[in-house]
Amino acid sequence: VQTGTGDGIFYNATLETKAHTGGGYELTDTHGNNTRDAHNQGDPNTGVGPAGDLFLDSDDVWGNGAVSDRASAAVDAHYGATTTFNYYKNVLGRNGIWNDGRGAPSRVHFANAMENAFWDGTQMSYGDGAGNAAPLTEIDVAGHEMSHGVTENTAGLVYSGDAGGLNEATSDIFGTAVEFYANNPSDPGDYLIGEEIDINGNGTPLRYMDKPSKDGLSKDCWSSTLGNLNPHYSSGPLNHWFYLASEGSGAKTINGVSYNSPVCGSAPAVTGAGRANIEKVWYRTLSTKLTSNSNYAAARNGAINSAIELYGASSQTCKSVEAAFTAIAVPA
Ligand code: ASN
Ligand code: ZN
Ligand code: CA
Repeated sequence: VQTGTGDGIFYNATLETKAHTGGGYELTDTHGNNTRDAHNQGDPNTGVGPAGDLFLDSDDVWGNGAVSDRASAAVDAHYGATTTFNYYKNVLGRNGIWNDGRGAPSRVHFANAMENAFWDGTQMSYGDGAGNAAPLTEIDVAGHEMSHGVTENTAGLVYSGDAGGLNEATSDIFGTAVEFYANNPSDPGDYLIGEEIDINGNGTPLRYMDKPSKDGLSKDCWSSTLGNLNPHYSSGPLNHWFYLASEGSGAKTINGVSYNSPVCGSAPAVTGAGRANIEKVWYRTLSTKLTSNSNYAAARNGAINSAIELYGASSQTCKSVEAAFTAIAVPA
């Protein structure tokens, strides 16, 4: 494997690269994930734009950490794609988004001042952000977006109703898992989404998994009207479930970040079973229990059955999975 080094906007990282035909190196890893410059072309509403040009470099030392160096965003995106691929393969046993070993292209500098990133079924696109916000190349965003590809190729959850919330939360869950897996000292794992980008301009993250309502719009608890919300807000209860099942209810500090996770109504307190097991339970649920219109009740049943299959009915994992669904008000 050809190994370069990168100084990105968010990360210093070693990069899997490749000798470029004609000289120098390109940002292509061993799985075929490759990173391109969209030259600020493309339509942020339709997602349609140029494939972009491969980043090339003569000495395999990429970026200088500044936004003004176009390769800095590429360093982060490439690191995010390779790390997400490796997370799925090494932790969950899935061989890429399509489970066939293929990587995917990433385009950075997509559109003009686009404050978003998206998966379009084929490739990743990252905007440069607007105002003081940074380019959207944070690793939990990379993991979030590419996990939309995994959802598309497994449960196929639609993007509305309860299923839309489960779809969005799945991306937050695995985006967070990828961030913990990367274990990069400049962005230690947390249960916050987009905390490095400063998308709100006041230092707050985009979403909070311990108590989703802290963003002012997401719900902490399931209800029969949850499915009327935008999927980024109906994701709240499942994000909350993931935190509770992993870490338990109440106050806790992890990697220097303090959390305080409530339970809904009069539900009993939850004991966490550890994130490692809960990630595997949710992946098994997504890939073997859910279908396109699954609701939160199906998620509860599927996750409990997944926990039984993986760890046994009397395991702490199974107890935590069930207690956390009760704690987000999904009835048995
Ligand atoms: N960044 C957004 C997301 O992945 C794009 C979208 O609206 N689907 O949730
Ligand atoms: Zn999403
Ligand atoms: Ca995060």
